Amino acid sequence: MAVERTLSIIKPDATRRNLTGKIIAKFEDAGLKVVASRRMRLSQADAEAFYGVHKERPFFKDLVSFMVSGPVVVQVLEGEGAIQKNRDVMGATNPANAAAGTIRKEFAESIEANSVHGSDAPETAANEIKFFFRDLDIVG
Ligand code: IDP
Ligand code: MG
Repeated sequence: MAVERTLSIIKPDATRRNLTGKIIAKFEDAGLKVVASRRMRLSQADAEAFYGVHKERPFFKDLVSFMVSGPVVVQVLEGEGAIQKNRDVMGATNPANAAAGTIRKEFAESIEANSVHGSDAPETAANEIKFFFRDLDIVG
């Protein structure tokens, strides 16, 4: 399988509870490497643009409010099959459906405050990485 890069975000519910290290350890234990990282506060415009694909969904407004409610950690993860591997380590969107040992099963508070974001396909991964990082910021 090819080495890929994917975009990961540690969401405000997790930074608020000081869980960034525990979450990053899950990625590293799965063989994913953090090759870029920044702690930041998303603006309203950033969050609306990033989640633009969901703008017609009923939860969009709440999701944007949640994503700007505290700091996030945006990061690029690299590894064999990184896009799917990250999704596997994250677990299902709704923590009630997430498998044992996944980040969302262990840490998520709700379907909305579910601790992590991960790109879902090669094209979205490329676009989401570009949204936050310049090539120079990514060091494999
Ligand atoms: P994903 O993060 O597992 O890819 P998406 O369907 O892309 O899930 O949804 C993006 C984010 O929107 C979720 O991670 C979650 O924070 C939020 N979300 C998704 N579905 C719901 C919902 O039914 N109610 C509230 N928030 C939701
Ligand atoms: Mg998604």
